Amino acid sequence: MMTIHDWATGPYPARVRIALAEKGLADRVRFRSVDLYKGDHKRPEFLEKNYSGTLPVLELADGSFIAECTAITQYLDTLAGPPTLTGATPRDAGMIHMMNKRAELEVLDPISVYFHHATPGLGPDVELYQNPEWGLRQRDRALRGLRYFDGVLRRQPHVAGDAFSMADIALIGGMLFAGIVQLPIPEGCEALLEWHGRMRERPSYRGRVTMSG
Ligand code: GTS
Repeated sequence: MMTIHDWATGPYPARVRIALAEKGLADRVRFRSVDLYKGDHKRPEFLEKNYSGTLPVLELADGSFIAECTAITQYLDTLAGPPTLTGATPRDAGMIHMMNKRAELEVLDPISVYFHHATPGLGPDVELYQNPEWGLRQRDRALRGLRYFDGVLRRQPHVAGDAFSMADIALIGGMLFAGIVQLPIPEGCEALLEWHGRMRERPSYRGRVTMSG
């Protein structure tokens, strides 16, 4: 049995929960909740599991810990058979990793910075340093990123090409975080919204929130 340390409604944890559902691995994990609003992810006990102090973290049966959504997804992808989330050919793997990173760099991570720096974030006890100007710049970066992905999705049905992949999951994380911080999706992003509608139809999208224990 593996353990996922996460926060059930968080957008980054959602990425791993969706990957678990896509791979049919949900019954091989149990979840331990780490309370972000109490700052439990910044305490020494947790930092021993993940130096970066972020969720989610996958704990393996042998006691080792894998942090970072991309690394966890890669691990889960190789643990079980199809569908592949990280690419079956070298070309697909390269494309998926690039677009996954781009979804993080241009959408998900900037929205996270906006949340932590330009909104109350996790509250004054946890947000010990805030730089609102930096947060607002990152919000604008995310808005540009959303427009970029709209352009990508006008040309192809999924973020990294024809097939659903880890890169779609990363952008779903961005859309979830945009919803949490009430960031309006820029006007004219029809392809992005159409794609998001299709993603919401996937059982893994809805299934992610029902996983527990
Ligand atoms: N690069 C990390 C990853 O990909 O796993 C980022 C993870 C991350 O930022 N997780 C959020 C977190 O721990 C969880 S959530 O906001 O999506 O619920 N945030 C707390 C913090 O203090 O940064």
